[in-house]
Amino acid sequence: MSLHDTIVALATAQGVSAIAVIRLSGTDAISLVNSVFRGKDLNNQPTQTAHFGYITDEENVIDEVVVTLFRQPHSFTRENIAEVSCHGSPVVVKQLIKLFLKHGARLAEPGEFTKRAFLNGRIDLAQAEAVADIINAETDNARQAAINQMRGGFSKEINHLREELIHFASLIELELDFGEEDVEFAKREDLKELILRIQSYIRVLIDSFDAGNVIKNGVPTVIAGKPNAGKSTLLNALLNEEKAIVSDIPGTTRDAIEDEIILGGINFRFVDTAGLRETEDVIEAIGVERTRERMKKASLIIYLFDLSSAKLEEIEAEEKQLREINVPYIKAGNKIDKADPQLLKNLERHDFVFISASQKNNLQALKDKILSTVHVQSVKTGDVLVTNLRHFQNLTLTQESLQRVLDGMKQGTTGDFLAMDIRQALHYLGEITGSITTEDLLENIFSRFCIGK
Ligand SMILES: Nc1nc2c(ncn2[C@@H]2O[C@H](COP(=O)(O)OP(=O)(O)OP(=O)(O)O)[C@@H](O)[C@H]2O)c(=O)[nH]1
Ligand SMILES: [Mg+2]
Repeated sequence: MSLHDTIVALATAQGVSAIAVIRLSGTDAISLVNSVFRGKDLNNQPTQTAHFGYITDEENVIDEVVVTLFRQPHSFTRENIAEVSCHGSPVVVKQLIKLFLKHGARLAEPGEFTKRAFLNGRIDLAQAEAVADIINAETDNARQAAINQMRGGFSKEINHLREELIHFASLIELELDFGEEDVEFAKREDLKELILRIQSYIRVLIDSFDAGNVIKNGVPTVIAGKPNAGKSTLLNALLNEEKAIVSDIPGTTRDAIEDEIILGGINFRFVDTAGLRETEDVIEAIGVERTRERMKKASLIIYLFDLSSAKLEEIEAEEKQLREINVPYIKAGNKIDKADPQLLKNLERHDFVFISASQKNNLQALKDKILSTVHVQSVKTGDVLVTNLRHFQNLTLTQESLQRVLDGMKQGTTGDFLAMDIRQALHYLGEITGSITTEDLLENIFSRFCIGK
């Protein structure tokens, strides 16, 4: 794969549409399109201009198009780019791409346009990843977090701190060159001050990941409880759809049934599960085992109690088991329409949300409780938030390396060991923005993009 090839791909979605856009990037992108374009001579047109004409294969007119030109470096990839807007027919698109391939272009790899934008220095790695996040955003909050990162996010600050740290690393390494002599170019007090400053900045970023992760990936939420508690009824009520089978026979649900809803700008994946009980039924037992697994992996559990039949002691025993799973949970008392008044009184101080799933009663209170348990604020322009697991991991590793430098200084460790830990920290920080990359890292990131981006 050469960086000098002219690459081509459909930039818009597959299928029939009003318009489709085919994008070409590379030194020869504009002259290549020009060689099959009937209209103005594109080679003589300025950047950021659009031109109407026809694309022809010899005498054969394929389609009427508008070609938009972006001359290097004024383009997304910083290379010459030609965007051909044609009619949104899969047949037209196929013929045009075939023609461009015949004239010397090659098909782009997934994410190759963005990869070139990164390699040509237009954006850093964290910004390139944000491009994919914008495309894949499922909620407005996720979109806002991604656009903030794409517009610079924490990249600038991280690069700045990294440069200050590089300065210290070189001073300490210079000391090592003096071997036996007792010189100290890197003032330890200043180094300590810098590290503390970096650590406090990184701490804020690391702490933002809980919210960032929720915003980007949503919240897997398991609905659990005993058979017949009304779990499937609740799932259906939340989804406004008869998705799961509801019946008065305990043990109706066996396989987990799931779907997504957006609440308060956050994507929740609700999972209805098999009711928890000891059972002789082999299939149901497998279902129950799966419920337990799902509960452990959930970010939130909505635990349903059947107020028409449960006793206070049972409820307390169930909550004890629930607490042991160590996943945040909400206690919902269902069938409020048939609840025993005495039981309700006893549960008053137990922090329950009382609902009727079948009558869709008080579901808003449950939704409010869900949102307050997850407590994520909506994202605004300029908020800096870590949403990417890779960034989170590297920030954590950076933090640990810096801590080793601090501990080392306290214990009077020699300069060579300090320098090693500083270099480690620099490495992890550099990988976030892409000042340091490996082919594997890039492959891993860009292969997840769609073709044409
Ligand atoms: N009175 C009353 N009945 C309800 C309510 N919610 C659910 N039910 C009834 O309770 C019975 C069990 O409901 P399901 O939703 O199938 O219960 P489940 O928890 O999914 O049960 P399993 O799948 O067997 O674990 C059904 O007959 C529902 O109509 C409610 O709020 N009030
Ligand atoms: Mg069910």
